[in-house]
Amino acid sequence: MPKALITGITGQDGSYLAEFLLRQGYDVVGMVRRTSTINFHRLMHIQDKITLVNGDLLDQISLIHILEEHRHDEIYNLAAQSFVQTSWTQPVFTGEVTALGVTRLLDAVRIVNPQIRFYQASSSEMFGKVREVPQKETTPFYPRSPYGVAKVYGHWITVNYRESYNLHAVSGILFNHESPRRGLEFVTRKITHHVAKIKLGLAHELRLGNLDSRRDWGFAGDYVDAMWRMLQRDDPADYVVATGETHSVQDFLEEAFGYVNLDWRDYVVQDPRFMRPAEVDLLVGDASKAGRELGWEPRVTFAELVRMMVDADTKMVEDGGTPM
Ligand code: NAP
Ligand code: F7E
Repeated sequence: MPKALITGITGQDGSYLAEFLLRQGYDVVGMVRRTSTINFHRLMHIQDKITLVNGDLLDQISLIHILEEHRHDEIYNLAAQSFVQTSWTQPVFTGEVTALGVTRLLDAVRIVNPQIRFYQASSSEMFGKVREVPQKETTPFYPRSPYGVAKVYGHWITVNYRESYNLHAVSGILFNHESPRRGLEFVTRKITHHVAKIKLGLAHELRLGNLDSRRDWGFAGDYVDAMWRMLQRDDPADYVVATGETHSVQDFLEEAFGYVNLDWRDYVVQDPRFMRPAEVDLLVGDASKAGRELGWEPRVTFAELVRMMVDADTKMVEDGGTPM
């Protein structure tokens, strides 16, 4: 039975990846950091099938101990301070976790067992002020946020450890991917959660920032499959994972409100608090290399994704449940 470590297992992608690896017959170990309250709500349905261990990307000793004790075949490094807006108010912390955290983990791999295959969660945010459209593996980076800068560091240190120490270390440059498990602060989930509350009479407005920015939005459940495929190849390489379609925040609003027969213009208020000091205006990825070499392609369309999220939030709000 292959054994995998997932850092960031309590997050959106971590929970989908854990489910995916369990289906593939893996022994799944998830690293969780110590918190005063338990935040395993995305994992509750599989908690008895996985092993959770304590560790933190800020503490390299904890990483070394975990790798020594569990002897993994594969590591998926999904842990990060992943919210772009927060990276302007906590730039140093973001750098410690999202940038230097990658080095701590890579170096633990080098020390404990250089045979471990390593996946780094790189991001389309690295393309920032885009140098070409669509963006592919060879497109130069121009990050526009402390988060994007930290991810560029994480990306290149992964390439560097592959080239310096011959590690099987790969970087997946994933474009935005969403789901009913997306954090409530990200724009897609913020919209679908408000749509559900407005429809049920529990909210009356939705305050947002820039409605013109465009993103290539896919479904998280599809994207974790691409992560796994990257580590199954004997020849480590980096891949863009994207749908190839781009939509504005306003398109998302139209689709989500329209689905429940409401007009978004009656509810949305633009609020400068949600504007960013520097914006990524347009992202759209070219995932043809992943299609060719990994046999990967997205399954869920933009409209299906929006509807899946609105349906899940409507059910959750109706049931008075805890957000995933
Ligand atoms: P997420 O929901 O924000 O999850 C982030 C995870 O990282 C959480 O489990 C969090 O733990 C953990 N974490 C944060 N700081 C940590 C630390 N110091 N030590 C250990 N764990 C820590 O993010 P996601 O959307 O699943 O994304 C997964 C990864 O892909 C991230 O690296 C993100 O930057 C990257 N990415 C995401 C997208 C996207 O569209 N979703 C696109 C490209 C790249 P707590 O639960 O304790 O906070
Ligand atoms: O913003 C605009 C905002 O926070 C998307 C992370 O997973 O994907 C994610 O980063 C767009 C931006 O995601 C609001 O200005 C308008 O243009 O949902 P977001 P993101 O910044 O693209 C990348 C690939 C990652 O790697 C990251 O980890 O929506 N926007 N009004 C807003 N955004 C938010 N959050 N809230 C608003 O009220």
